[in-house]
Amino acid sequence: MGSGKIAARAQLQRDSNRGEALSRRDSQPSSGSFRCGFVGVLGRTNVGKSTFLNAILGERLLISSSKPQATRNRIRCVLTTPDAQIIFVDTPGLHRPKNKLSRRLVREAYRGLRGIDVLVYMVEPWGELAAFDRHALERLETPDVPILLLVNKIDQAKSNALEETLIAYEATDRFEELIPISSTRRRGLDDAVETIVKYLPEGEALFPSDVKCDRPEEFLIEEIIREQVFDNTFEEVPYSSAVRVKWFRETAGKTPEIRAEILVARESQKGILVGKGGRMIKRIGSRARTEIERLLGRSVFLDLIVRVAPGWTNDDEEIRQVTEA
Ligand SMILES: Nc1nc2c(ncn2[C@@H]2O[C@H](COP(=O)(O)OP(=O)(O)OP(=O)(O)O)[C@@H](O)[C@H]2O)c(=O)[nH]1
Ligand SMILES: [Mg+2]
Repeated sequence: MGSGKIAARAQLQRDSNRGEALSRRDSQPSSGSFRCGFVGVLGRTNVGKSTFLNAILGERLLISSSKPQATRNRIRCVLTTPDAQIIFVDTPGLHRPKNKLSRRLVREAYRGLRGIDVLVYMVEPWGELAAFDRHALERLETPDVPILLLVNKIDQAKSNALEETLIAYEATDRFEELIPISSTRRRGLDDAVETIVKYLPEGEALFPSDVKCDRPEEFLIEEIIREQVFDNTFEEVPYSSAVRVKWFRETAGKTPEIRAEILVARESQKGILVGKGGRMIKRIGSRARTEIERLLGRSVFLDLIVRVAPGWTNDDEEIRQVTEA
């Protein structure tokens, strides 16, 4: 395994963090005015949650895609500023589930809200409060947590659709603040971060300031490869694919070798992923390798193999392995 500052193998045990955060706060209620807390980012699939987090972290750590259901796991990423540390929980997008995998994704999204201090709910500026979001907001069980609304993609809002969106959401009386942003054009991001910080409890930082993500490098590599599968394939293929790093070998003085497996649910999907004369898998591999090298800051060999696991998107054990936190 390579070492890198992005990979937060900072001995932070995921499940014990929260308890630690609480007990620290209880015993040392205030350390100056530094603020630190957990912020869940929730919203319908494809509204731009991961793009927003990548934009404020200043690094492409999280998978984002023009296709829905890109994020499959709860992922914690950390933004440290001179006066605050925000531990964001990116979640899979809410949607109407079609199989066991997508049911699991929606469940994971709601699980991401456990123990948060602030909830950010993200929507698009299409001029109304969609029935889907109304139901999602009704389902939320976070009575004591302030909810902030981020209206993303304002660069795409037509005439007064943004204003109408703000009015519609304001009328629900669920939100402490409503903040218009564009994650891709970097508009309103500073305002969003400053507002979130205002609602965080006082407390010391929980992560070292150079940690940006609590996942190991293997996970980030798997996501880079999956993003290329999402970008380069269509219809059911992206939704039936999962990626696992099988090994990451480093020998002194040699270029590290990574072998990853792309899991698909049917033989025909394997044919599409491999492509004529192996062209598709070569393209996915070479684009993914470039991104992996950017992440690790050095050259690697990347070997991709495609394996058929019939019907895995309805197999509880396979699903658990690709979505577990
Ligand atoms: N025009 C525009 N597009 C955006 C903006 N933010 C995100 N997008 C695009 O919206 C699409 C979805 O972005 P993601 O970040 O993957 O959305 P997500 O909410 O994380 O999606 P899931 O993980 O599936 O829930 C991508 O094509 C992004 O480039 C924005 O501010 N403006
Ligand atoms: Mg996402």
